[in-house]
Amino acid sequence: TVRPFSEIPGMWKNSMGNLYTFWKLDGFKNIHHIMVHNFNTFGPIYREKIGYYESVNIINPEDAAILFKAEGHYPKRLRVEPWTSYRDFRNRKYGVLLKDGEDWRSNRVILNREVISPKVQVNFVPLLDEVGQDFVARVHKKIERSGQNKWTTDLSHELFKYALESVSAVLYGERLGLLLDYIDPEAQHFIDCITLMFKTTCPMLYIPPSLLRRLGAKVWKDHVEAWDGIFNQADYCIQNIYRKLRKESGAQNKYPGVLASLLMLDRLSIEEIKASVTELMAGGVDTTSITLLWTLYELARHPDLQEELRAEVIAARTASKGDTVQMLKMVPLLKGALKETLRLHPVAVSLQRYITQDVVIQNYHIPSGTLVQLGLYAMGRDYRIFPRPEQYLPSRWLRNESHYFRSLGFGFGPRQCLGRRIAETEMQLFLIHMLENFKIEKQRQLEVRSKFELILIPEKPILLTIKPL
Ligand code: HEM
Ligand code: 2DC
Repeated sequence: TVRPFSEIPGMWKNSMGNLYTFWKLDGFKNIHHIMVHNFNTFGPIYREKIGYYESVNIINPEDAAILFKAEGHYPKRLRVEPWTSYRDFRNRKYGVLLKDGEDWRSNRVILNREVISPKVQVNFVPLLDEVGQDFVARVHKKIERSGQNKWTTDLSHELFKYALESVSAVLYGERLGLLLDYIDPEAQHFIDCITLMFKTTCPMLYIPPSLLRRLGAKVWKDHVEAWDGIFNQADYCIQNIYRKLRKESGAQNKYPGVLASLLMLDRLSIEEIKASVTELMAGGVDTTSITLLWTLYELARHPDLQEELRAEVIAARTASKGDTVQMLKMVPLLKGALKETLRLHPVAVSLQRYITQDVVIQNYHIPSGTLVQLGLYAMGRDYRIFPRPEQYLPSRWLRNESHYFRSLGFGFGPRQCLGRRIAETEMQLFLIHMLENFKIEKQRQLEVRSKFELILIPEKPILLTIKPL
């Protein structure tokens, strides 16, 4: 017999008390550790209520499958209130990230064609490959200048620039030139605004932004300033392409980038295109750069694995005879490494959906309309789901153990990450070029944990030493 919703274990009765404990435990930074703790306490399903938002949390792949089968035609995530509040406040349109219902779907279908279909991915490869080569050239220069034949650094700032340069190349079909010696202060400001935007989102997940706005809270002001900076820079880039497109008379056979393709397709309004392109530009910086940083960190900790990956890359380079698209099909272990990074260091602490039909999970009845969260971070580190979870083993993704609803770093289904193909191609090419040119080493054998700043990021700087091969 199925047990009722009200019997699901958890602390969902005293929501304000929970908010207070959460605050005291520095829960904002540790949401992922708190989730692991809750699964250990309550088992594979628990209910919780913190402040104004209530959810059921699950951890098992089989339960994730039930969740995603009940997501309906218009899958809906937890709404990040500060992000919608900002747009309402400034009278800006929602892009695909924040839209819901039919409005989301009609926009997403058109964006899919230009951003995530296999057809366009081929166009991204030469653009992203060039950015990868420029990054390598920049690192060689840094090594030369150091006079020590190596470069020890916190690579995160370089990776942010690499990621912004990559996503801009794809969106605008043009290079910004962020990997040159001169750093454009506008671009650096854009990068800083994204970091500030994520950081200031956290406290407002639990306290209504409308309230903080009326109170004149600093966190709301900083948040507005951050989004203003993001929108201004994106507007500037978009206007630039728009103007060029109107001057030129089309008829070029060079791939013009996502934005120009959308403008020429003429199926979304300019305002809608602007909204989604801004989200793509902002969504494409911290996500891929931090995933790459974690991957380099893991490769530095596992030198034998690093050699194995290098051998795979070198063999693929030879076999593909200069055809980069072909080469990307010959590096399964490298792709496994990226999946392994996202298992241990996911960008998103959880995936969430409002279910659109009643379901039974872990023998509990859950009514339609409930917010159900899959604890992605907790799942990746559970020994019942991944044997020896603490070990970084890219080869686990090549073996025929079950991968059923286990590789969810980019989400799932029609609402999954829109930037997924850009991200994957960009990260694969980056690692290919780095492995072909450098050896990555690490300072001391210190474990770096994650902290939650809306996305999960390293709690402290990661210092790497890069040496030419
Ligand atoms: C959504 C992860 C890179 C743009 C998402 C979601 C996840 C995610 C988990 C929610 C999916 C769901 O609810 O099922 C990641 C990871 C990345 C990455 C792990 C890199 C390692 C990017 C990049 C872009 C981007 C490079 C832009 C070029 C977006 C957008 C959405 C999204 C626009 C919202 C899609 C929608 O609501 O329809 N991402 N992302 N992401 N991501 Fe990414
Ligand atoms: C954060 O409790 C924790 O890809 C919340 O590129 C639930 C939640 C909801 C939506 C998630 C968010 C979490 C983490 C960051 C995500 C976001 C959806 C998209 C966004 C996963 C798990 C991200 C980083 C986008 C951001 C694009 C934006 C900068 C324009």
